[in-house]
Amino acid sequence: MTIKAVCVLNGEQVKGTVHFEQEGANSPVKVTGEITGLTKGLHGFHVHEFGDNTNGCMSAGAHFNPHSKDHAGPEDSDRHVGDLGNVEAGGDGVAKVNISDKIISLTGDHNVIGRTLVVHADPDDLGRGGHELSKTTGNAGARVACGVIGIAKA
Ligand SMILES: [Cu+2]
Ligand SMILES: [Zn+2]
Repeated sequence: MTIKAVCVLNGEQVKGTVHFEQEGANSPVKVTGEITGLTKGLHGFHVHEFGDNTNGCMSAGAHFNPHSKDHAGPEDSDRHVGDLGNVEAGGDGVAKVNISDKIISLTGDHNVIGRTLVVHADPDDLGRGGHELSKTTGNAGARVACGVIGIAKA
């Protein structure tokens, strides 16, 4: 049975809607949608641990990382569960999201429903930048928009 979830991203300038869809518990999750109001280029895109936006995007905590691994890129086998890499905006400030990810899930212990999706000001260096933050956040800078991932009608 297909499981669906949705996230409305809200920031001062940055807005978006991102859909999640998974055919079964062991299937990849398709992540699709559109984000507007970004600066041109790459922007870190992660699932953070908590679905708590009481203090804006800051109260979402760190990257969702149930196995205590280092930050890395979406194609790395050792990574935070929430490491979805980057989205890329064009000159019009719009990023089309079209990701298929094998690590996040909409069920089980990698379930991202109820957690926060965050878009950052800067590129995620995928753990390879050599910055002191590379292995924890990818040095992706400020949180420019976020939203809690919720259950959608299947
Ligand atoms: Cu993040
Ligand atoms: Zn991470």
